[in-house]
Amino acid sequence: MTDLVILGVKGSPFVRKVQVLLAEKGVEYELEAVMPFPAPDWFAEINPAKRIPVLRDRSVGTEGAEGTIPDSSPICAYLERKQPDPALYPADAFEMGRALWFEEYADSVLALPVGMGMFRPMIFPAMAGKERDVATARTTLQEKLPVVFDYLESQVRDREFLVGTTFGIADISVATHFVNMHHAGGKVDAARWPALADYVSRMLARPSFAECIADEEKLFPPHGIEL
Ligand SMILES: N[C@@H](CCC(=O)N[C@@H](CS)C(=O)NCC(=O)O)C(=O)O
Repeated sequence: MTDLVILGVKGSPFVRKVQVLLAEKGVEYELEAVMPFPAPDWFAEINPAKRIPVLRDRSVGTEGAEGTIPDSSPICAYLERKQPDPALYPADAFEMGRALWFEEYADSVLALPVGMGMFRPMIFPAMAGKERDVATARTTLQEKLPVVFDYLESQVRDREFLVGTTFGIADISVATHFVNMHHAGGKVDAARWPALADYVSRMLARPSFAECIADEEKLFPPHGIEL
């Protein structure tokens, strides 16, 4: 039995953040299914925000809120301290600040249009046997995301990774939302954002991401949104 349990579901970009970080560190974990929208009442005791993921470290506590940490950002920071090798946060102070900025930007500014404007309208109805809302996904990709892509393009031009010279939390946090975009059938237009398109395909090809994508594609088969 492993110590670490992620409470949440496959397909959540924030659950995937934790899964990818653990895969990069080579740490085993279990995933215990907790569906949000809405999460069950008992879940409020361990996360009053009733959002996934929550991490349980059984070496700390096994019942109720004991041994649990809600929210992907503190979870990832905790796991970095618990298993420092390989380091996924920069040692340099300024680079650390930049990495946490990209994590925050991804969790808020990138997550919203991809989650609410693409993943939900495309995936949720399909899972309920209803018609996908292709129009909303298309509008999000054409009208809401370009400003985000412009910024990210400027940040990855001539760079292998977002911060410093190694893969880390900034890359995990940003790339996880491009997996949800992929499931929703969206792509970064390589003619308009060449550096970002290249960056995204490199990040998603890493074994840590590729394994999640292959696993999730069984639940969300890929399809286009016919732009
Ligand atoms: N800041 C949180 C965001 C987590 C989040 O929004 N999770 C979504 C699923 S992807 C959720 O549980 N939503 C349920 C709700 O908002 O009621 C994190 O980084 O973990």
